[in-house]
Amino acid sequence: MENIIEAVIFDLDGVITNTSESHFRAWQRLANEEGIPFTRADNERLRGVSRRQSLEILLAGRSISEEDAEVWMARKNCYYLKEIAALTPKDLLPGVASLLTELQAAGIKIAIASASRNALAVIARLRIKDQLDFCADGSSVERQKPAPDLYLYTARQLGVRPAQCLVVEDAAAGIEAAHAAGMITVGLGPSAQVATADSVFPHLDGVQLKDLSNAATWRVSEAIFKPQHQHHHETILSIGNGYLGTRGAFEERYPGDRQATLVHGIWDDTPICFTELANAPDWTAIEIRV
Ligand code: B16
Ligand code: MG
Repeated sequence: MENIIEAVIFDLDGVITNTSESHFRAWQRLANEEGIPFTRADNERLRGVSRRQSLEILLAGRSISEEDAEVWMARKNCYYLKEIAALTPKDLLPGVASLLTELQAAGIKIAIASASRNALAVIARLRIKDQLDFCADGSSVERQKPAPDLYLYTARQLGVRPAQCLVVEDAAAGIEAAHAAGMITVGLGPSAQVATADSVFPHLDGVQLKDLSNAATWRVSEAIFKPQHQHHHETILSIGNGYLGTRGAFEERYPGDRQATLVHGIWDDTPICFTELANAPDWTAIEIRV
């Protein structure tokens, strides 16, 4: 059973600092120049998604050449870099500095996993690099959020199992990515945006390690399948509701497994040295075909 968080992985934009506003202004400038309507509400859909995908959302079905797409993205990035040039440690969102200090003191690893290719520049300006054990950015992996790759890559670099990583995110794509990676999730912001997170807070102001830990209810997991331990894991991975229980054997079966479904209070009456629950029919073998 695990309930221990060994690492906290923060998204950057919208979690550590409010660069989402700078992304918005940079995209909006490009959109204005190109005569494309782009509102603050549209910008919400850009949270946590890559630069390329952001451009596609902005284009909303309009088609431009690949060459123009590259030029447009470079222009937007140029506007964005101007925006972030003035960032200082004062731009850390409320609650971030004290939470980083608390996590560090508790010996919990800290990482940032951002879809932004500018993440390292932002981190340098915020002067938090020394508090981080690792930072993954938009060039660390090929497939961006909502694919789990960036978070899995970060966990590998930290040397922590995904189930013991807690991710703090402000975007639906990021929560989806972290869940797909098998991590515990804390969502920030309007709950509709991050509703699927294990816990949701409006912001990090006042949030402490104990509050993050509440998101990590216990879970039972088997990291590596070892045939010699299969009976033990079948037992601890049993599911039941107090009346009917099924051992956690593989549905597709495995040599030597001990599949069993047992019903509370229904006993074998075979005279053996101790009374046993009777084996009920194996429902896991049922196949439903449409
Ligand atoms: P860049 P995060 C994301 O950062 C932003 O939320 C998203 O709006 C942006 O398009 C993306 O980074 C790529 O950023 O153009 O700088 O490479 O939330 O994952 O920290
Ligand atoms: Mg974000």
